Amino acid sequence: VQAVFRSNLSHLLDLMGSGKESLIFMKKRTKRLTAQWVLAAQRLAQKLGATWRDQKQILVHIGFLTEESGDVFSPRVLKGGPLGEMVQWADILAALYVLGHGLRVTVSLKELQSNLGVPPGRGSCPLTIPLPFDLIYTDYHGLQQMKQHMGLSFKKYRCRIRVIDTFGTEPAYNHEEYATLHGYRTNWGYWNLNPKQFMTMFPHTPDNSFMGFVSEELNETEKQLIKGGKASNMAVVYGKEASIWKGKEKFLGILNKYMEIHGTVYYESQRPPEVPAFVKNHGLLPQPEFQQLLRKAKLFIGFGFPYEGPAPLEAIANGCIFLQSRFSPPHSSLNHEFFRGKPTSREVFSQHPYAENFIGKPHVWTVDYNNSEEFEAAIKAIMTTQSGPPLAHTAWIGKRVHPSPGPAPQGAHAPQSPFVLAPNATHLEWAQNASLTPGAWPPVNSLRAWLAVPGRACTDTCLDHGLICEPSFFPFLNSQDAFLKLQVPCDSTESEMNHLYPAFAQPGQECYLQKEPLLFSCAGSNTKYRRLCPCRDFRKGQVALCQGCL
Ligand code: U2F
Repeated sequence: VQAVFRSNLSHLLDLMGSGKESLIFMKKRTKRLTAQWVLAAQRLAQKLGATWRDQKQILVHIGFLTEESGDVFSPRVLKGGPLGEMVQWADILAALYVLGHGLRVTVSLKELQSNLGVPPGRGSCPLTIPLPFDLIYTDYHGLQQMKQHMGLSFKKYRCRIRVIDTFGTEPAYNHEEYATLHGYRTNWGYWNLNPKQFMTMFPHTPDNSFMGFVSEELNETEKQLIKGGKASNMAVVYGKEASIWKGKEKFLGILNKYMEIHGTVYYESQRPPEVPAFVKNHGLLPQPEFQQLLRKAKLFIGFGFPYEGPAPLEAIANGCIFLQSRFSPPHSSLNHEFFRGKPTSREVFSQHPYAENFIGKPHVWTVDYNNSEEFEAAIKAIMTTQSGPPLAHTAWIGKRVHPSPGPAPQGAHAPQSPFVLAPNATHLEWAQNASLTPGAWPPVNSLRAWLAVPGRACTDTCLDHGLICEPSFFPFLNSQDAFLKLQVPCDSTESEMNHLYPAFAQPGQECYLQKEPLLFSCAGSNTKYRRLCPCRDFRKGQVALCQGCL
């Protein structure tokens, strides 16, 4: 069946169910963005003309919202709890829906079972049932539930699963045997999936797929209006939960010398003690009102938490400058409670590394808050900096489609996911094809191999050269020949399971090749090794596409 673009989202709203605050939040968002989604679909339809697109049957099982996994999120939606995940799921659903795919949405184990065709009570029976879906989008909680209730089918069909995984899963943590042997086992599991099946909120490592979310952008008229209407001395603090404000009196005091400070901190009846009296606290706002507030403000200021949420991108899109703290030493699963047990070795150098690295000045300022003078100087400088929303389609906003470029929702920022509006396939197939068939895409002539310095990961090595690590190219570098071409003198060559291979170890002039394709990894480093890294160029604001790719 051919997939037909949809322009009416009301059926999707029905599919999303009701009752939970989380679902209500998501539905409001979808409703509000309807016009943009429809426009995006129209544009893509125009661009594609008569190109055939298969309609996929897709199950979206949002595990973290099920009672069976505790659903700690829903009761906190109106109390300042995390909303980033819901923003992303709402956008995933909308994208799949406007693309014309057959959708089912489940937020309970019971619904999951009935959609999978598992008879109740036969949950753990190792049956193989034919799976009525081409693809299943879920999260770590949902994965666990499917494993428990699908019996042998789980193994058989696991290549159809896509895991929405905010912070990412690096290959070393994903490979069961390797993780077990080398201390990379975490509570989140070692699922032996293709690392591309994990889809992240931001591009943490190219080993995973960069799913992104939509951040609304303004049209030209709105931009002009906003520029004129900004109060140069108005700041909004990032953090809807009072605990985020704890211990920040010093910074707030300094900031208060220059700016009128606004907050959107949830409170019950009284001002939370963490929020000083000089702050204008609006309480937690509905999303559109929060964005209206950002339109008036000059500065959006972060105090270190939450990590990597959508709000800073919204602030920037609404013409704010985002000021955030640099983390030194960086936060990681080794030294910070929040990241402990997460399947990643990533070091986080600021509250929002994506904003820092992919947007940067003049929109993003990352400074050392331990140094009060630096902090104060930044505020003063920001007050006199001409800001305003970035120009349309700047470096950080991309239209992301493969293989031919198509529109993201008009004025929307789906951070560089090449996938969601993919014309011929759902983005996941694209990701899988790209990683399973080396050379299929991106074209191998965009490969630029680099030998990393000792202790440097391929993610960073490629970025050091203005390139991006492309894991699908690893097979091309995994040979003695590749080392030779790079003029690396191998005294001996061995093939082993190690997520840092292919690599070169200096003292013995030894070259190591990767034995297990699932362990090819852009992430990871060890001072013992100089890694052989597959990099490629990319379009500015379009990390997923190489320069000559289209
Ligand atoms: C992140 O989750 P958060 O929900 O804390 O992320 P935020 O960046 O604060 O913003 C989420 C949305 O909340 C909205 C705002 C954003 O789209 O428009 N909002 C609102 O509706 N009303 C308000 O008064 C203020 C904001 C991240 F996304 C998660 O993945 C992480 O788990 C979490 C912890 O690091 O941080």
